[in-house]
Amino acid sequence: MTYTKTQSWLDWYANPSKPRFQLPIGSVDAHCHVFGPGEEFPFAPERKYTPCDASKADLFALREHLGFERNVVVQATCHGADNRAMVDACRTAGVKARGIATVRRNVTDRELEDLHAAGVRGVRFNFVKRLVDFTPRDELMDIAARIAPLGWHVVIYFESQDLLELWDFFTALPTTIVVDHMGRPDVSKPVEGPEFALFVKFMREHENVWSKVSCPERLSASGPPALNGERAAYRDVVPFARRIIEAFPDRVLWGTDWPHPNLKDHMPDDGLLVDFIPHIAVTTELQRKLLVDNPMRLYWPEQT
Ligand code: 0GY
Repeated sequence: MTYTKTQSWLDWYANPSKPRFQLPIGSVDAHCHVFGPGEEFPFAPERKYTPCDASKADLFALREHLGFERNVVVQATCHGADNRAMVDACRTAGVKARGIATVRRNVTDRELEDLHAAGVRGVRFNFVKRLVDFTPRDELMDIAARIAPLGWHVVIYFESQDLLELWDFFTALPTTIVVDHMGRPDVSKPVEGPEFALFVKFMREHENVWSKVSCPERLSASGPPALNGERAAYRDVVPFARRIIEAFPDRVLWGTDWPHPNLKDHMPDDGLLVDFIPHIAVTTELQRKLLVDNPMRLYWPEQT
């Protein structure tokens, strides 16, 4: 089926620059997506947006261009609980990819086993209201109980103003929890302020909570660099990401978020995004933990 993408949709950056920052050997892009192609893997009827196509071949080309070794392919909401595009990407990539799925309560044990065999190691619970309809908490808790014995974890995506309300649900989850994009802080507020302090407390008090220090392009108000050769972008996000990396160096992950769903103002050059990393992980040790040791321990424990 052919789809018409959402009117305001920005296509991914076609010719990203080569990063100046050389990624450590074995680096993992731990948050990225595939979209369709719609002709092969139809988008879900309940989706809130229709993206452009972003195929596994495009993703793998980006991986090579940027210098990553592996990807964690996260199920995007435009595919609902139909994991075929993500699974197909993982199967093709073999040991170079792991996946995060979306499943409903009626998923069978056989389906979970098949997902595991394809490389899936977690499920994503999404609480961002513009992206998904409400799912009852007891359904999510049932799913968490089903996937825990497989050694999987739960990826949670929420906005910072909702953390307090979701706190008790999150802290009752029986698995490792990975938070997308630091819980989407409002970076126009002080890093020392009460909002971000709540997120830091969430991680400090719960050793099973990890965070992706990803998506400066989504969180930033200052935006990308001016077109003057300056490559240090998204400066207002730096103190937030540094705080999390330095406080919890063994529980952080990084990802491109390619193909960058729902960005309205600009589409980032993925090479520039990689050059953001040394501003937030300022030593080679922190970089190695963020990009290699932590994702390998979580997604490829048999190889560490
Ligand atoms: C992201 C962000 C977004 C979308 C999705 O699954 C999705 O549709 O993740 C967003 O719009 O904030 O992390 O990729």
